[in-house]
Amino acid sequence: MKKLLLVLATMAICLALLPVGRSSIRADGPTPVSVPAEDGDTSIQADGPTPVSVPAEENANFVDIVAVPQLATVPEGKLEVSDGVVEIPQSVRAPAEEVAVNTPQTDPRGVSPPLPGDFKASAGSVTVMAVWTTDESGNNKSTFNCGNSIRYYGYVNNSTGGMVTAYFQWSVNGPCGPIASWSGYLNAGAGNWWWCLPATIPSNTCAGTYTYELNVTYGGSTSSKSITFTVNCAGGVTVTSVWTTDGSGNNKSTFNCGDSIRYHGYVNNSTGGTVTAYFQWSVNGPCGPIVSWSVYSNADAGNWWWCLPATIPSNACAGMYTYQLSVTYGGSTSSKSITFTVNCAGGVTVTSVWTTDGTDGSRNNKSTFNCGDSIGYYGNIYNNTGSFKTAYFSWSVTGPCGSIASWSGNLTTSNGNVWWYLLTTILSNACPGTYTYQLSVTYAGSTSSKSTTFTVNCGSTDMSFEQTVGGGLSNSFPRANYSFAASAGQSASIRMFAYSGSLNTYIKLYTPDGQLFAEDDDGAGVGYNSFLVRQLPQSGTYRLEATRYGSTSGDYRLRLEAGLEADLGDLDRNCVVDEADRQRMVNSIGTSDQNADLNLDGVVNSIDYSILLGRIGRSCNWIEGTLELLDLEGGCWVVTDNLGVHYELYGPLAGEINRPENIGKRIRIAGRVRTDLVLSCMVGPIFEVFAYEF
Ligand SMILES: [Ca+2]
Ligand SMILES: [Ca+2]
Ligand SMILES: [Ca+2]
Repeated sequence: MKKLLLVLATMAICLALLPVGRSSIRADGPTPVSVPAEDGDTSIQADGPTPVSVPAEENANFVDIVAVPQLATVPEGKLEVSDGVVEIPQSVRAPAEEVAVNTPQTDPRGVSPPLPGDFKASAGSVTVMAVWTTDESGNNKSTFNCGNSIRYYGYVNNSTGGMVTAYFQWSVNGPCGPIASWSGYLNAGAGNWWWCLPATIPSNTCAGTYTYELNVTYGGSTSSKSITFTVNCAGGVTVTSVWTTDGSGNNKSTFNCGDSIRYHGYVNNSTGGTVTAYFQWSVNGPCGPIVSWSVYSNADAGNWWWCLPATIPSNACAGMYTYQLSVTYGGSTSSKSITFTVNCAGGVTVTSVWTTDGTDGSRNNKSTFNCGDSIGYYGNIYNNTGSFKTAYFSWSVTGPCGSIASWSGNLTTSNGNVWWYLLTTILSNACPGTYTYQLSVTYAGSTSSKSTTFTVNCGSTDMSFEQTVGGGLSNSFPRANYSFAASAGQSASIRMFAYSGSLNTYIKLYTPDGQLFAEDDDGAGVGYNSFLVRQLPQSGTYRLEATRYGSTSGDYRLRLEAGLEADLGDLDRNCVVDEADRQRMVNSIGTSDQNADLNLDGVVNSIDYSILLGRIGRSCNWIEGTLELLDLEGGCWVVTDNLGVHYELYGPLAGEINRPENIGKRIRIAGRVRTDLVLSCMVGPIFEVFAYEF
C-alpha cells in the first residue's frame, strides 16, 4: 500500500505537469512534449505541439492512404475481349445500299482492269471468274493506306442463258478480323458482268495483308475467288472511350464511399501487331488522387477493352472525380476522361503513423532509436468533410516501463490530407525494448486510430557472474541496465545494496526476449536492500535493471553470482545456510572476498557475519508434493508433501503455479522457507519459489 500511494502521488505530480487543456499552438516550430515515464523522474517541458501544414509536394503519399488496385486484381490476363470476339468497328460494315450493281456490260473485257485469260463459262452456272481491288476511280490497286477508299470488284459469268437470281457474298478479312462484308440476292443477267462493293479501309484497322473473297451461289453450288491486298497504316494505340461501372460491370456514374468501381477503357491498336504501350489510370477528386496506377503492357492489334477494378476509399472526399485513361505508344499519348460523383458522409481520420529522427529539417523515417535520441511522432490525417474541422487528437507512446510520451487536445485541421507531428526525445533512462506509438483522432463521436512500433536500444553495461558493479541512482538517472549471458537452467543469485543516501534498492530481471521475469524490492531482509534468486529459463543475454523504489537516491552496489543460494550467507551455494558457510565467513573476515561481503560495502566484517548468523538453517532444498486449494480463509493454495506438510508458496512464481488447471498435479519446487513472513492462511511454512517443475 505504501508503494501504491507513492505511485499515485507521483502520477498526480506528473499529471499536474501535463498541458491539460492547453492549446497554445505555436506557428514558429514544433515544441517537444515528453511525459514522465514513471517515478516522476523526468524533467519535462510541456507545451503544445505545432500543427504543420503539409507542403503540397510532400503530401502526395496518397498511395499509403488509398488502396491502389494492384495488377493482380485485374481479370486474368488483364485483357478482356468484349463479348468474346474482336469487335468490328460499326462504321466499316458496308450498308447494303452502297453495293453498286453495275448495269450489264456488253463487252466487259473493255473495262479496266484487263481481265485475265479466257472467260468461258460452263453452261448452266453462275461463276466468279475473277476478283480485284481498285481505288475509288476504278484504277487497279493492291496496296492501301488506312482510310483509303477501296472498291471490291468481281467478274461473274452467267452461262444459263437467261436472268437468274443468285446469292452474292463479299467478305474482307485482315489481321484484326473482318473489315467489310455484304451478302444478299442479286439478279444476274446472262453473260459476263462485273460487280463492285465500294468501301473504305477503316482508319483504325490493323496494318497487314487482307483477303478479299467473293462467293456466288446459284443452283446449289457456290463459286469463289479471292485475292489479297496490303494495308499500310501509320499505326498507333489510342484510347477510344472510357467509362465507369459497378463491380459487376453495370454502367454507373454516382458512387458512395466504399463502393466497388471499375475503371474501363476501350483501346484501339492499329499498328497491325502486338505492341507494348504504357497505360496510366488516374482518378482525381476534391482531396487529390484516389487511384494512380500505371503499367507497361502488351496490347494486341485491334480493339480491346481494359478494366481496373477498385474501391472508392471509405474515407474519400465527397465530390466530383475525374477518371482518365492515357495510353502512350511511339511517343504519342492518347487520353480520354470522364467524371463521376462520390457521395460520402465525411470525417476526420488517421490514415497512417510513423516515426522519424525528429530533426525538423530532414524528417527521415526511423524505427530504431537509442536512449536520448530525438524522435518525431508523425500522423497523416484525412479530413474529407470539405472544410476545416476541429478534432480531438491523442498521442500516446508506451513501452516496457510504461508511457514515455503523450499529448492530447483539440486541433483544427484543414480539408484533405494533412500531417501532424509531435517532436520529443527518447528519455535517456528509458527502458530498452519495443514501444508502441498510437495516434487517435476523435471527430463527431467516432475515433480513428493507427499505431506503429519502434525499437529503443539503450546502453547497458556488460557484466558477468561473480562480478560486482555499482553506481548512483537519482531522479535524473533512476535506473542502470546491465547485461549478462546465461544458459537455460542456470541459476543466478543477485543482490543489490545501497550504501549512501536514501536509496531503497529494487532489482528487475528481464529475459533475453525482453519480458520482465523477476523483481525484488526488499528481499535481502536487511533494510530496504534486494536479493533475488532464480533459475533462468532461456539461454541468451539477460538484462538486469538496478533501480530504486520511489524517488529515493544514492549509491549502490550490485553483485551477480551463479547458483541457487538459500539466502544471503549461503556462501558455497548449496541451498542451505549452515556451519560450512559460517566457517567460510569466519575465514573471510578482514579480507576483500566479495563473495562473503554480503552487504556489498567493500569489507567483510562483523556486519556480514551477523547477517549470515541470522540465516543459519535456511535452505532451498527441493520440496515435492501435490498442489491443492484448501477451503480455508476463502481458499488457500498449498503444496502438500508426502508427510502432509502444507507449504504456502510465495513470490512471483507462486502465481504461475497456483492456478485451477494445476490442482492435483505433482510438483517439484526449489526455494527457501521464509520465516520472516506471515501470510493469511497460516497452515504451514511459507516457501519462496525459486524454480519449479511439474
Ligand atoms: Ca528495496
Ligand atoms: Ca551453504
Ligand atoms: Ca560487508
